[in-house]
Amino acid sequence: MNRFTTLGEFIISRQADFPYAKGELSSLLSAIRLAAKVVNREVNRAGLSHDILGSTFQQNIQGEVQQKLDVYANEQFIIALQNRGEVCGLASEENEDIIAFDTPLARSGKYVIMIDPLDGSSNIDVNVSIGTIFSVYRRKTDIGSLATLEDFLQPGVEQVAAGYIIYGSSTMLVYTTGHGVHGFTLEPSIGTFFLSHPNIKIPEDGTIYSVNEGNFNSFEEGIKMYIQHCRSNENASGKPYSARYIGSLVADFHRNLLKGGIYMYPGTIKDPNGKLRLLYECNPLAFIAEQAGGLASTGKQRVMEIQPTSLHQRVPYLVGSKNMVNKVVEFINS
Ligand code: AHM
Ligand code: MG
Repeated sequence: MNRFTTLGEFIISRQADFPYAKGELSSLLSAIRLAAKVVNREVNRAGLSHDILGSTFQQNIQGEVQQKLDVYANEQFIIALQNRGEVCGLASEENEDIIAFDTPLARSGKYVIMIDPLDGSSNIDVNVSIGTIFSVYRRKTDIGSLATLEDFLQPGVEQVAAGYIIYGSSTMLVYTTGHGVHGFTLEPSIGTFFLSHPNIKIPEDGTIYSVNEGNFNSFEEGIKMYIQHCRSNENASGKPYSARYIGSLVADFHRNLLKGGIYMYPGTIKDPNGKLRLLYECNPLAFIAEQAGGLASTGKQRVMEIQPTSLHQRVPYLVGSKNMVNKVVEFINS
């Protein structure tokens, strides 16, 4: 009888996709997989536990109130990654500065990782899908030294792996190493991720647009014109596209990846660079989108070619089906 391939088996069978050193990706992803399962367990019981549900009433460095689960997830990923020997440092949405792992084993790590440990955290208390996003780079500094900011401020084209976990109606892990995009679904009763979505391709045209239309009045003209185009009969489908916006980037992105669509978080008058962070939200999902045949742009530039200047910088973000992203870029530059 055939059975699904597990994530572990798949990574080993695709060792050649990550030609740096045998076993490294496998170890790194298994650390992520372990933390994901622990976070998944807590996400699933969030409504039951007063220890877990709700706010810590502390603010993170972006001035947002941290949810307990954000903090918990951040800790789980740090614990899982700092003890493996592959990763010499980590940057997270939840920490102002980079964390350089200071043990001889970690200093010998060749990679740095950036994570948004629990994105869409305003949705935790209302039982809506949330996610974890990660991005992996080779370090720039010498092996054996402490990781520095230089290791993290690399353009997205330098990513060696990226992925996300969606804690949804089922829990999935989706990743790329630059050789296609593969999705794995957690079988919760045995705690194993199985290959359920091999070689994901995003449709070139979609019929879904995802944007916070409450901000419509403060979008630039090109975005407004594109949204009007989505609502009209003049678009590629000949009838209005469907508006779908969860407010949870991973969930909105995942739906559009599978069904075809565009996700937009453009600049506004108040926030010209929008809301989303380049290093641990935009770049990893841009890598996945491109690997699946889609695009990611700021409207002026390919997202993955931006040279980062700071850890938590934000950029306007347009990601999804190729023809839809090209169309909005055309409106912006017309
Ligand atoms: P977060 O990192 O604080 O969770 O914010 C990111 C989230 C994304 O998941 C989501 O797409 C976006 O913020 C929604 O923002 P808004 O409520 O402004 O539409
Ligand atoms: Mg986030």
